[in-house]
Amino acid sequence: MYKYINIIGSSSFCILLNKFYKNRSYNEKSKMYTYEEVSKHNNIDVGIWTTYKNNVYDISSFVNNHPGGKDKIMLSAGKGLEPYWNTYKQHTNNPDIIKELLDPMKIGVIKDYDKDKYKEIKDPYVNDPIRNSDLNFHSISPCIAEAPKSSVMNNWITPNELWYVRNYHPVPDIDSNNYELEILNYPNSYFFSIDKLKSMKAKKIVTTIQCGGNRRGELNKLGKTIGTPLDICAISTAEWEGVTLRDILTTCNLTDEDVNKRDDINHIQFEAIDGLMTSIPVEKAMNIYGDVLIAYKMNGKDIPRDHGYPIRLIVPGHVGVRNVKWLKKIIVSSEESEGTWQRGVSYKGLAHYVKDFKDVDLRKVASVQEMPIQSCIVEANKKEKHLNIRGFAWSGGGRGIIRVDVSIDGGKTWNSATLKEGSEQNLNRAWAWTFWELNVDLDRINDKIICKATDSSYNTQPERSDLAWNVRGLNNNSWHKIDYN
Ligand SMILES: Nc1nc2c(c(=O)[nH]1)N[C@H]1C(S)=C(S)[C@@H](COP(=O)(O)O)O[C@H]1N2
Ligand SMILES: [Mo]
Repeated sequence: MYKYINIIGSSSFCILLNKFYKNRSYNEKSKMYTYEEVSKHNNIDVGIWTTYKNNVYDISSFVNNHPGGKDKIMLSAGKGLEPYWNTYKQHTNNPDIIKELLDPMKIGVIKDYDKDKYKEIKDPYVNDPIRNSDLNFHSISPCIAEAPKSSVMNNWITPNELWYVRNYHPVPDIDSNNYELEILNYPNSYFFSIDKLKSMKAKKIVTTIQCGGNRRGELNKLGKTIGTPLDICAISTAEWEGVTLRDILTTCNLTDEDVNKRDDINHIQFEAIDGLMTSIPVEKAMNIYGDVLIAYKMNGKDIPRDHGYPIRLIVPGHVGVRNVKWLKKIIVSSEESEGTWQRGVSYKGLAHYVKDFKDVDLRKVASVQEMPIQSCIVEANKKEKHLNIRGFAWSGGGRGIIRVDVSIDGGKTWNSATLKEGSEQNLNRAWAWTFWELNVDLDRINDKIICKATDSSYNTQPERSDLAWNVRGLNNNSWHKIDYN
């Protein structure tokens, strides 16, 4: 049914972490502990231990760097990983995790081992929605799937069922009748039912959402990165309908004057039902031209469960993760959100020469918000004596695409592609991608086909992918190249 199913690329992560835990002696690894002893090691003062099968591991120095968040791994402190790994299948799907990550942290074995201790299994993914089997699945639990490449260029607006899916957790099952969105503008909380939201002034926005890890797969060929090795289609476009975040915040008594004058109002934080937490700068949230939406419709229909039913935040021009699905709570704050997606390593774009994020002070690194200029070649089809080359271009921050350059000789000479759907957008508020096309004579092609785009700020894409490389594999926007033969 699925074209391919890879495991999450966590083995790279294992190798990085391996360095923490070198040189444990054999004797140390065969020490005996009881479940009772293990259970006492559930906080950083005494050390954080966990078990898997009959093995005991000291994960104290690992918890802060856990890609799924510290809170999640702490669930297993002093206990077994099994119940947790039954929820987050990427671990058991990946044998390298045990060999490369856990083994170096092993401190002993369980004396009173009981293989049935964590037997009662409940798979929280059984209730995930049924998905279109044309999607390119990297993982099923949680679902990570790209839009099918063969249909991307057929639809400037991506049909809901062909949208890429990127979930960190099981898809929540939400009863919209009992659903309320909470806004905390300290010290007051305000609540909005779906009906209330729908009674407010509605706005429609067409925007492209791209995952921060789109094109990570290419970077992995140069050196392993932490994360799913995505190809070029973790990107899709829809028309969203909802209420502007600005309208909601002003209804909750946040004023432009507050934002200008008070130094304790800097970020708007978001919390989702599945536990995801992120934030955006208050300037984007309150900008009347920023078009940030609390959306309840996607392409004219209720938002599908995979994409955030019943309420999703839409932050046009920003990285995928800021578009919070299953939105539950909004907080006006002086600080960015806590947690891996904002302050942690997940969305920190580090320099290409930083091989280990332990070497940097992550607090000093800005989390990805607006994305850089991007373009990709999606199709190259023979039509009689010429080749028809088609693709998309998009830039963060609403910067429109002013040009796409295509080379058919490995970058020696260049041609200007024709800009198609999307090219009519306002260059300062171009939230959606621009499609482009170029026909070339077949006999002129003598090397790789390459594309690079330029946006309205005259930003263009970097040539070399080794300089775009970073430990987390974010923002890869190097020249996109394909072989043609
Ligand atoms: N609540 C919540 N919001 C989320 C996510 C998530 O797992 N939970 N994934 C984020 C990421 S990383 C991306 S790239 C986009 C994916 O949106 P899609 O699945 O609708 O394509 O949603 C973002 N919003
Ligand atoms: Mo993402």
